[in-house]
Formats: sequence, structure tokens, C-alpha cells
Amino acid sequence: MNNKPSVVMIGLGYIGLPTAALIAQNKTYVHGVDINPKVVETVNAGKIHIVEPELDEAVANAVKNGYLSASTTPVVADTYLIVVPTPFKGKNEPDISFVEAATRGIIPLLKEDDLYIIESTSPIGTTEKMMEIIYSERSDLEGKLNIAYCPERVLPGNVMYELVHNDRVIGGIDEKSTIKALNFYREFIKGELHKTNARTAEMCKLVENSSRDVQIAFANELSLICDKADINVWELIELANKHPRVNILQPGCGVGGHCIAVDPYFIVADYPMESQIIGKAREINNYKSFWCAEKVKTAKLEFELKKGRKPNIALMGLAFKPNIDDLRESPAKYIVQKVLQNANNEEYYIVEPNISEHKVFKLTNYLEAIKKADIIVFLVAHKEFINLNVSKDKVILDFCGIIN
Ligand code: SAJ
Repeated sequence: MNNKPSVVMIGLGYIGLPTAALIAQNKTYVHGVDINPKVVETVNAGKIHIVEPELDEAVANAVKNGYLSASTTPVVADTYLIVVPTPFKGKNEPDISFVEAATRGIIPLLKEDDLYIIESTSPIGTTEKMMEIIYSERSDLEGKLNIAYCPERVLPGNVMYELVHNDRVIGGIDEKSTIKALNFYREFIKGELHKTNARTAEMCKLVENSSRDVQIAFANELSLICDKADINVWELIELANKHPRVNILQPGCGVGGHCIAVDPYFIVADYPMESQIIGKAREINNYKSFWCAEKVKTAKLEFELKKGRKPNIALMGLAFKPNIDDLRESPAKYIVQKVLQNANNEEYYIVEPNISEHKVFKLTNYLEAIKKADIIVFLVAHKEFINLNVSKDKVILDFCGIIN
């Protein structure tokens, strides 16, 4: 076995680690890099620090077979992958400082014909910007490197399958780079590989998630109109979708997660005047969560007026979407926080069947909550909540279409 690292993976998170394991499975040596020494230690022990089905086995095997190791610093390789976070700074503006730091860290190691790929979700023009930084420090390599952008598009929970089978969009800063990157991915990806330029590939990732955000905003807007118009929005959408060319998504209590609720801002921040619909969709989806919290407040007051006592309230779900334990950017969590801020001696039962304990919220079993509550607020359509036998005398606020 040749232990010469041919791939350096910078960032061993939700995407970097599974991708590293996949490449290593293919008998290509991968040197993983992470700024967090705990992550490095965990990976070197053949273990994982995130929850993702099948990843534990893939990492354990890769480390055992000697194809994957990790450290806090990069080493010389042929291919460098940048898979670090791009968070926000200020008011919803993308912060590419991690991409830049990772890039600067490998500049001294680069040599002619190496392949440098960014996978991190990035604002348009990031790949070109990194190219300029690289060549300004290594003018000896100008035009001699292969530089490309290739976004990941996997669904958390199904990463190990989708990494292999999803199509990929690959955009180089020139044709030579695109082809080199394409040949690299062809080794371990079964999905189709689509060639383009770096700017289009960057925009493609942002557009995929913005498109979904806009479509969900349409469904959420319909839910607000239907509430006023006294129409069942779920029935309405089902009927409208009988049209062969109509496919409306489902309204919910807002849009969450670290992708769809985030990526559209990468476009809006740079093109505010042009991205009217994309920006408005973000506003509508955020407003939907606020509106849900207000609805709970109104239901609570109505109950008190009618019954002359404080209600018991069940808040059903905290995760950002059904059947997961991920609370990142979760609209349900936001609503629960907002409702609790307005609490006035009512009894609250907070339910999240996918989590056993939470450091802020005291969690209650869903059956117990349903039994004890006067008002039941369905925030997330978890499978446990479907077909529950809820007594007719309870007030139900269904924000995720579980009852209808
Ligand atoms: N949602 C609705 N109504 C719907 C569908 C979803 O309100 O009809 C809500 C969900 O409840 C959730 C949010 O939208 O709060 C996002 O959930 P999701 O399942 O649509 O997406 P994510 O964030 O888990 O993953 C997305 C995926 N992108 C697309 O489907 C275009 C995934 O393929 C990407 O890889 C991922 O973002 C990413 O990493 O960018």
C-alpha cells in the first residue's frame, strides 16, 4: 500500500468527513485536516463526531486500512479539497474567511498541475478570488494549477448514498481545470458529472436552495391567505396539484436548516436590487414563524376568556424538519422560544421525540403531552404525531398539515 497522501481534505464536518471516507474507500490516501484537535483525535481513532448513518463504519474501515488519517495541519498532496463552513457576518452577509484561511494554509505546499477544489457553499466569484490570492503569493505557479468549484448537494441523513449517486456540477476557472476536477470525481461518484465554469457552479448551489425556498414561500403565503379566507390550505394545494403542470410544496411553520434558510442570503447580499423574489421569500418564510407564534398567543387568550382558566399547552416538535434531531435554524424552536417568552403561568409541554434531553427545554413524552394539554400546537410533522387519537374537545393548531 502506498501511503503517500494524494488528497488533502480541509474540514472534517458534515460533508468533508463523509467525502474523505468515500475517497479513502476507493483506496486513495486522504489526509484530513481540521482546526479542532478533538475532531482530529476522534477520526484518527476511527470514530466519528457527527450523526450520519453508515459513516461510522466507513471511517472505521478507512482508518483501519490506512487510507485515512487526520491532523490539524495540511501536508503535500496532489489534490486539495476545501470543505469548510461559510457562516454569516454582520447582517446576513456570507463570511468566506474560513475558505480563505484554509487556502492560505496550503499555498506553500502547492506544486505544478495540482488540483484545488472548493466545495463549501460560497458567494459568486469566490473561486476566482481564491485563485488571485494563490497566484499573488505563488506567481511561479500562475496558470499551472487546476482550480475548480464543485458544490455538494446531499441530504443530511442520506449522505453516504447521495454522495455517490447524486449528479454533480463542476466548474473550473478554465477548461483544463474543469476536466481535471471531473476526472477526480469520476473515480468515486456514480452520478452524472456536469461541466460548467466556476461562477455558474457557485451560483447553481445557491439557486437550488433559493428555488426551494421561493417555492415554500409560495405555499406559506397561500397558508396565510387561506387562514383569512377560511379555506383549508392542505386541501387546496392537493386539488391544485391535480393539474399536470402544477406542483405546489407544503406550507409549514417556517423554513429551517443550515442550507435553505441560509443560502438565498448569499445571493441577496451581493445582488440586493436584482434578487427581489429571493429576498421576499426569505421574509415570508421568516414571517410565517412569527405568525405561528402570534396564533398560539391568540388561542391562549381565547381559551382563557372562554374557560376562565389558564390552558395547558403542548408544543409538538423542535427539529427543523420531520423525523430528524437537528435543531439548526429551526423555525419550531424559534416559535417555542417566542411562546415561552410570552408565558404567563400557563403549563407548557415541549415535545421532541427525536431528542431524549435538551439543555434549555424540559421535554415531555408526546402521548403524555397530548393527554394533558388543552391546546395542542403541531409544529413539525414527525411520524409519531401522525394518526394520534386527539380528543375533540381540545384546541388544535396544526401548522404542518398533520391533522388535515
Ligand atoms: N419545508 C417546508 N415545506 C416543504 C418542504 C420543506 O416547509 O414542502 C421546510 C422543512 O420543514 C425545513 C426546510 O424547508 O424546515 C428545509 O428542508 P428540506 O428538506 O427542503 O432541505 P434540507 O435543508 O434538509 O436540505 C437541502 C436540500 N436542498 C434541496 O432540496 C434543494 C439538499 O439537497 C441540500 O444538499 C441541502 O439543502 C444543502 O446542504 O444545501
